[in-house]
Amino acid sequence: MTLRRLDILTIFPGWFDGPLSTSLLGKAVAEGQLDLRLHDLRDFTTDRHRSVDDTPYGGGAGMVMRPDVWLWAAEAVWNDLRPQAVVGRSDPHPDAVHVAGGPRPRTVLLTPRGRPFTQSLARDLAAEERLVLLCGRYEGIDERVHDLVATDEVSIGDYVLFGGEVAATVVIEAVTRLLPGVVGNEDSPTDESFADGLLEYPHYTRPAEVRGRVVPQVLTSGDHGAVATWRRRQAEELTRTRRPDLLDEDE
Ligand code: 6GU
Repeated sequence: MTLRRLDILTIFPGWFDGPLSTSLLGKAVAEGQLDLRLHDLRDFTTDRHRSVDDTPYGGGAGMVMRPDVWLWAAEAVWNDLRPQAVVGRSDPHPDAVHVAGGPRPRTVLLTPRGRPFTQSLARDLAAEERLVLLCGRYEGIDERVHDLVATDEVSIGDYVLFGGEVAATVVIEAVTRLLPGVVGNEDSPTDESFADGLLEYPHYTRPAEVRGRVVPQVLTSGDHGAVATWRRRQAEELTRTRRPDLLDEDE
């Protein structure tokens, strides 16, 4: 199976305008490789101010994203329902996490406490038919959203962002470029960093010399076997010196 549809839930849908109009990701969407749908979390609110957060129980600084709004939004997206069909429904509702026709699609909450995003997880997600990405804001999301809505929690690294939008874009880009037929994926998708657990070998193009720096002779020798051996050794050496941690892992 391969990813056909991707839904994004965010309070900043406009944030994705740039990536969707300027990148190869945007091209994949424009060419119909991927059915990407943006949803504004605020469309699932009930009050005049369209509030998505509230003060924390137990006190303290900051706000917490409301579970009811996230539950309505997720249920609507999972089942292709309009906001009016779900918003305001009493909660808890027996159908709060109901999905017509089977289990929830893979629903990834972007959060610093999630499992680290890797090429291996990207491959995994690219093999799903549907993916739903939930962009939270860092300050906090009600714990019941983690429990009832998300099937996965993913972080893109050990640093803190304001919200999940940038992280979602990272996930989308890493996943989209693995899809069959997407631009840039025609050539061997195995000849790249991480596919074999190594960093990529150094690349060179013309001119043959810049500021006295010349291209390694083997690359102009015409000896394809020698080139392959050189590249492999370079990849191994780069990985050993820059990212020895990659050599210990088996992904
Ligand atoms: Cl997924 N979200 C936020 N807010 N910060 C992050 C992150 C995600 N991954 C790393 N930092």
